[in-house]
Amino acid sequence: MKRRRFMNRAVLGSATTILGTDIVFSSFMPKGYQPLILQDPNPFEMFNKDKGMEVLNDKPWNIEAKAHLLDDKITPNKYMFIRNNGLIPENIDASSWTLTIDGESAKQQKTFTLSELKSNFPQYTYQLTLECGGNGRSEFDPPAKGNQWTVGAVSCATWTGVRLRDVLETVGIKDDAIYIGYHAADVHLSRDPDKESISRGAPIPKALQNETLLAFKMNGEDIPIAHGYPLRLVAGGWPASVSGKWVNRISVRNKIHDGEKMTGTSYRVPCNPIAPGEKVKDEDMCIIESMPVKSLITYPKSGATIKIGNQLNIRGHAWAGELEVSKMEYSIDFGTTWTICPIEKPFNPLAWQHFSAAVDFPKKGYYEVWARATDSKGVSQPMLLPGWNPKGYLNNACHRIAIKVG
Ligand SMILES: Nc1nc2c(c(=O)[nH]1)N[C@H]1C(S)=C(S)[C@@H](COP(=O)(O)O)O[C@H]1N2
Ligand SMILES: [Mo]
Repeated sequence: MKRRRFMNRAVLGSATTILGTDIVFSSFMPKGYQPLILQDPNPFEMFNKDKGMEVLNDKPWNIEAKAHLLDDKITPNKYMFIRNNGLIPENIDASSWTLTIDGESAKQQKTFTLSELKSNFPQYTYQLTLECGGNGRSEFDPPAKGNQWTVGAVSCATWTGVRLRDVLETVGIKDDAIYIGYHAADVHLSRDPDKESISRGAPIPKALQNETLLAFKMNGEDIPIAHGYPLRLVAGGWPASVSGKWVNRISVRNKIHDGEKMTGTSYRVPCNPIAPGEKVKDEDMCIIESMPVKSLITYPKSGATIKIGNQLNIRGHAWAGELEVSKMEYSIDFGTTWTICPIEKPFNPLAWQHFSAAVDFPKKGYYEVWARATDSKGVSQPMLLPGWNPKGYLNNACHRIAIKVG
């Protein structure tokens, strides 16, 4: 990775924010000069991430977890993936941050300060699963362009905030409202102030769901800068791209929101299955809504060894978008036979669920443990790959770990 390439003012600005101190005399620096301290930014230090995390891209920052790092029931910041489409906003000042509700289907335009949001509305805390629509993209063939996420673009943290529904109801929404769209403070990669890096949204019923929050805390603390400080939309169970970070405006729309990354192949998949590599007409593409059923074995780490005669304890999480996971199974014979194992109820709707099992192996040798979840509508994860789509979304194939029994 060539670190020097992305040393520019954006990194300077956000690093200043992160360091919490100013560069005295910065106005005297020669144009384009890189202060020494910023010549080799360390993303792990900058974002407080564990060194085991994988940096997929540095401009913009995209960092993923590994399955075994996601073992906690509630994901701590150090293991939470970062997915940025643009540059993290510079010099964020929470005390002057505002959120404006507008749009053709809002009864009025209204602006709230952060402290008004906090004091005018009841606060709620939920554990919410956020998975990038492109998680698992690296397995598709023909390959799909974009960050080559393996399995680690998923998290379930605790989010505290006010309900978007309470805020929208105070402003008033017209009868013809069908969608909301968010706008945020991050900077387009081109630095063109008129361009947005992402501006997505959700249909009104999702916006009005109890668990859809305008959040200002993550795991009980201020949201880390990379995850949307000081205010973020959180809509669990849907592609995490719906959960706008650094949100400063929400528009109530009388049509499907037409912001950046709402059209074409962005976060859309063929409405009906297609052959790998096949071209799809624009009108045959559908916006991804609830994410599909999926699971992850978070313990042990793939490659673990065990002595013959010992049971292997495995555990992990399973989630199913808007639905619950109702059955969890594992296989040690490449999916020929499956054994049911216990799955806990979610802590609250849209939170991932935990499973565990004690696995027996018949003799010495190489095995794979495969995990398969089934949702409350009876739909199970595919064993290897689901349907191909142009951008490589929604890979919810069974997670697999290698085990050597000696
Ligand atoms: N403003 C803004 N919000 C955003 C994004 C972004 O680039 N800018 N990325 C989205 C995408 S694609 C994902 S997967 C999630 C990632 O959230 P995280 O970085 O907190 O894990 O944020 C979403 N919200
Ligand atoms: Mo994403």
